Amino acid sequence: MTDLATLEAQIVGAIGTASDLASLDAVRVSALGKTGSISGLLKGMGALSPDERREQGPLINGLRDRAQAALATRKADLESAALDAQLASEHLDLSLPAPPRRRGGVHPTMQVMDEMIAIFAEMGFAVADGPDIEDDFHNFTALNFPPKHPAREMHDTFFFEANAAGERMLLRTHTSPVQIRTMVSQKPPIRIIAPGRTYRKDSDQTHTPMFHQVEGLVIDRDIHMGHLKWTLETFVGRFFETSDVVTRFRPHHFPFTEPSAELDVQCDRTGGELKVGQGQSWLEVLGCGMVHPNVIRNCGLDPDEWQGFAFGMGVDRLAMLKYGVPDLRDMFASDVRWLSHYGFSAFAAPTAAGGLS
Ligand code: 2U9
Repeated sequence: MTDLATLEAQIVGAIGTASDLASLDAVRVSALGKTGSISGLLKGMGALSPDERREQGPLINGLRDRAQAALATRKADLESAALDAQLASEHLDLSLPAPPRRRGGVHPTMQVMDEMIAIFAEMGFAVADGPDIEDDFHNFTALNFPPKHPAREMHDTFFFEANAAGERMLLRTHTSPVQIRTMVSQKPPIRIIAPGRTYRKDSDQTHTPMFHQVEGLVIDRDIHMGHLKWTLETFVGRFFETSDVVTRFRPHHFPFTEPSAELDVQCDRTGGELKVGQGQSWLEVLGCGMVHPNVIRNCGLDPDEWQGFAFGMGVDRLAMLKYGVPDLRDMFASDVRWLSHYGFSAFAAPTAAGGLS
């Protein structure tokens, strides 16, 4: 009896002083494990006489039950204390700044568009804007596209369903409708650029159904090819940040300009890197021309009084060339890892005075 009381005092004492779950489990094993002290007493009951068993049985079972209860209570206390300690150590300070994440940035297309705007703004061009959804007149007819011109075909242009009057709206195939709207609504002189999204049913290695253009238009009295040449050569030199850029104008055809040309710059493409202002290759940069008299007339102006020149360029392609982006598909993949590599700081907007890139 005294032995049982001593053993119980020992076990309860050990349970009370167990400071963590591991040492508490060691107490449990030493008392109730296979070779534990209480288990030993229970096993020894087989060797007792029936009278002794009747007397000792309830005492040993009582000891086992109290030991089990004390172990469970202590286990719950230790677990609760461990949880409290964990909660105290794992606090989250919501006032701390957010951890650094993968940084986004200004997309090369938007960077180059801003560079173009900065260059032309410094030359006195205003930025004009217009709708992405256009009508046939502003996108084609006013621009002197003949009725059967291939660009008007369903397979080149995204048309909407025809309305009750049988007119089909469309996604503009160039930003030229912006210049038409400006010529119709403003009196010359006009000196504008029209940056924006354009859409064509084109999808391959070098074309996407949506792309970006910057177009420009100058309308004034006595405007001639010399104005066009100076403006565009000055632009190209500033855009490629070189003073000795060599250009050539190749004859071309557009319905809206006459004469029309494409402007190339001399460049070196050896080693996969583009260097403008040296080398033996030519890089096509933009299209241009003198505004066709029909276009001037279609906007309600007299072509004998008002002349002008216009130009247009693809921004995404020039961004890839200028900043060495190899694959067009990446330009539109919305991959923030790509953007953190090719993107530009939003805090370093290009300016003519402060530098472009
Ligand atoms: C008006 C009159 C004339 C805009 C022009 C181009 C030449 C041209 C292409 C360059 C590559 C489009 O992105 S691209 O595929 N554009 O070559 N655009 S002249 O001429 C106009 C515009 C509006 C009223």
